[in-house]
Parts: sequence; structure tokens; C-alpha cells
Amino acid sequence: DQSGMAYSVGTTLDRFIKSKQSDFPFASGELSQLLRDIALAAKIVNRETNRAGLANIGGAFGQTNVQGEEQQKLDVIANIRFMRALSKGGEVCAIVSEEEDSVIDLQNGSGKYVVAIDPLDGSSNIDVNISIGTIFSIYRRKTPVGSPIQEEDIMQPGKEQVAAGYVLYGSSTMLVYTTGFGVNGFTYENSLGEFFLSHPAIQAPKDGKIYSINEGSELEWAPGVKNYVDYCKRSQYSARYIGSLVADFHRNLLKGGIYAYPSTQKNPNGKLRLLYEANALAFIAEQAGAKATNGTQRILDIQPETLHQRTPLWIGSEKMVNEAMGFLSKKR
Ligand code: AHM
Ligand code: MG
Repeated sequence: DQSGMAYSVGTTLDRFIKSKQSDFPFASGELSQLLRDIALAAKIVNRETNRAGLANIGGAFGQTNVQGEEQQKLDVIANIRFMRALSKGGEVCAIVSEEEDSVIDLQNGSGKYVVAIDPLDGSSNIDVNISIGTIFSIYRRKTPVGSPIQEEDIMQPGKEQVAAGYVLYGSSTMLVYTTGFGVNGFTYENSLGEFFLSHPAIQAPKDGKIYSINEGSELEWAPGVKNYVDYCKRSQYSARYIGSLVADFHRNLLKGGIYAYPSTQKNPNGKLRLLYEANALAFIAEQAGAKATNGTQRILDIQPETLHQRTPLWIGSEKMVNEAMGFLSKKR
């Protein structure tokens, strides 16, 4: 519960996480530690993204790594940073990453948590200095701690998440997360190297006037999708599409809006990944009073079947998502 807690805007992330420990009276503090590990990796990735444009002239700035190797791509670097933070921290037993073909079983005898992560999402924006993001989901493993990881530990529906969040590397860097007690946002203060609580208890507007969809795919859409987008135009909504899911989602969460990556003829399941893209944002959306569906089913109820499975995604202000579903369900 948010009420009566001794924190205010200006609280650091560390202090906030500590103050929230009482949300989990019987917990050992491992989830809190895991969130701090993720925040630390986020700071490192933030540093790397900030100097990304210097990569080519990196040598001159001493940016080639100690082995003298060439600069790696930012998404690979981000994956390495998060993998390292998650595996060294000790709380995690297995990781699913967009950058890894299979599950990473850390063979950690004490880790309780499974993490699904997209270390750096928005690949088309990485090289051109446009906002990108990290998305993460945290689950408690189902089988006993210390035993080998099983499918049921990994293939959990989104409603089983114990925490989820994203980092937005934008005009400023933010970390937004939930542990199922509302959503809180933190802004990174570069010179102090700290995240500060800047957006406490985020509530998404119930309705909005922004729609975010890649209209380049219009010819591939089902009639319902086209009809809904036409409705958005008749209603004189604003089209806003960055092409970075975190950034598009974050804007709509704060301002009111809908993001859609629908099924198309070519890709009946759309493009986005259930385990490390849709689920985390769906959890955050619901915690902020917004909504997320694949067009027929609540995202958080979907039982995953494969690691990298895709799902259509309609996410954002409740009224807008409901309206969109109205159009999708009509035959023509
Ligand atoms: P990625 O994982 O390769 O970065 O792809 C995911 C991204 C999302 O951030 C974004 O919403 C979407 O792909 C944009 O796709 P498109 O360019 O097809 O509109
Ligand atoms: Mg991605």
C-alpha cells in the first residue's frame, strides 16, 4: 500500500525499495536486492548508450576495451551487462533473454527467481540516437530451490510475475517498475549516479487521444484494425510512433493513449515477444489502471508455449483498448 509511507519525491531508488520491504512481510529481501542489481546494470547501460555516438572514434577517447577489441554493438553490450548483474547477484536461477536462443540455467543453488529480459529493445533506433529501452519480468521459480530448472519455472503466464519494469534511455533515463502494489517511476540524475522517485503511484489516464501503430503495415491488417485506425483519425487523435516499444508505451501511460502491434497476414502473432516484451508492460499497465490484450485475451492470462513466442499487443488507456476491441470483434 502506498499510503502513509515515509517517502517523498526526491527519495532515491534504494531508499524506496527499502521502504517497500514491508510490502513483503515474510520476504528475505532477495527481490529487493534483485531490483537493485537491475538498477545498477541499467546505470551501466545508460552510460554506454550515452556515449554510443562516440563508438567509431572510441579509440581516441580510450573507449576500446582492455583487450583492444572493437566496440561491440550496444544491444550485445547491454545483454552482457544485464547477464552479469543477474548471474553475479545470486538471487536468480535462470534467465530468458531476447539475445539468447535458450534458457540460461545459472545452476545457482540458492536463486529463487527467474528473469525474462529484453536487454535493449528498439533495435532500429539504437544507431540513430532515438530512445531505446530495457524490459524485464521477474517470476518466482515453481520447483524447489537448488533443483535443476524445469519448463514450468520458465513457462509461466504473465499473471505470475512478482515484479516487472522497464528502463527508458530517453531525453532522461527512467526506471519504472511494479511489484504488484502500483507503479513507480524514477529518473536518473547523472551527476549523482542515482535514480530518484519522480513519478510516484503512476495512474494511466482512462482515456486518451494518442494512437501508436506502424501504419506502414496497413495493407496487411484485418479490416477491424483498419476501421479502428480510421476511427482514431475521424476522432482527430494524434498519431505518435517512435518504434521503440518502451518509449511509445511510456508516453501513452503518462498522457493517455493506445499502442498496438496487431497481427498481420504475414505475421499472425504480430512481432512482439510475450515473455520479455508484452508481459512486463501488461503487468505495469494493469497496475496503473490501464489494459493489455492480444485482441481476444488478456495478455497476463496467456500460457506461454515457447520461449520466444510472439503475440499481438493492444495496450494502453482502458477506454481506448476497449473501443479498439469493439472494432476488432466486428465482422466488417
Ligand atoms: P526489437 O526487439 O528488434 O527491437 O523489435 C521490437 C520493436 C519495438 O520496440 C517496437 O515497438 C517495434 O519493434 C517496432 O516494429 P516496427 O518497426 O515493425 O514498427
Ligand atoms: Mg525487443
